[in-house]
Amino acid sequence: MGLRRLFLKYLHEMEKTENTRCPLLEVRGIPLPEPIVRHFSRVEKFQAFKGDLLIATYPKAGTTWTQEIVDLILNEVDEEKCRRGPTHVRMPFLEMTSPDPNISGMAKLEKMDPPRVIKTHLPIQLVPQSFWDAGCKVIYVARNPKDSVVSYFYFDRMNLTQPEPGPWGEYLEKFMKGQLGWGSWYDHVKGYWREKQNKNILYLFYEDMKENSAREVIRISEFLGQHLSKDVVDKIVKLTTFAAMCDNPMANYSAVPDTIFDRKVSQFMRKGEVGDWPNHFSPEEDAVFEEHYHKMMADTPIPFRFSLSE
Ligand code: PPS
Repeated sequence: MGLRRLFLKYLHEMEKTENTRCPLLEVRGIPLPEPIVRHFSRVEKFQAFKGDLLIATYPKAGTTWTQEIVDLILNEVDEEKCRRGPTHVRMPFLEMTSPDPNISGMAKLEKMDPPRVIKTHLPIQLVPQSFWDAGCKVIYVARNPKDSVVSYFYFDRMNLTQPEPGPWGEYLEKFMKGQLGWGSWYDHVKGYWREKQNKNILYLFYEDMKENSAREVIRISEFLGQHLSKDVVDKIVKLTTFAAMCDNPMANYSAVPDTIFDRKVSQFMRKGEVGDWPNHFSPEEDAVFEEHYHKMMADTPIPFRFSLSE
């Protein structure tokens, strides 16, 4: 089936999907939305092939941004080609499924010829073994936890398939306890950090991408074995700014119906900044968070930045 027909079928099925907020269940101690847990035995058996590229993140770390950069690099900055379908059709979300498993990232991936670009939020220990056996490259993007939790809060409020987030203060506590979907942010960022030398992992930071997008585009392209001219790098940077992606219907998730993304609550492309967190954390919450953060990260210090002036 062509990408366009696949997309139309997906839209039709999404519109039929009841917009119930899914509870979280666990896979090996990691909380995940119920439909994902129910079909996880299938995800574990996913067959990755050499050449497939995995883009892995904890939710809200800049996945979509990175996917757009990668798609442009791999398609010689052919703007039209990169508008052949929305992000989640061009680069499917490995573990994502709906109550109907025929509408899933796996179903889309199985119809695509390798090499494929695949999105996941799975912590490293849940990534299907075939990725490691095939020696696939992995791009991991990490974002500081304060901006991540703010972004996730807005997302959980607007995405009517995610568990009800409740009030901000309680949400922040759940984040710190690793009780949100895809589990502990701390374990997630540390898991990939520890393995980055042993496995083929390029570890990026959202803050670095904001600070100097051209530098990070070059890092990504070199990781993918491509040398880009300055003009090409500049073009990719221009096409993947927050403003450009907001205006790109194939990169801004506008294809997801309002019955699933309640855009009266928030946009998927919400703010796209480093350092929005002080608008949400009270000084007391920040003090508690800081103490907890330093305790949790003591065994694996990772140079996160909470503002671009650091
Ligand atoms: S998801 O649902 O987990 O895949 O979301 P993800 O794409 O990882 O993260 C969404 C946040 O990334 C911001 N974003 C960007 N920031 C800067 N530049 C560009 N081009 C860009 N594209 C997406 C998006 O706005 C979300 O962050 P917040 O802070 O909520 O705005």
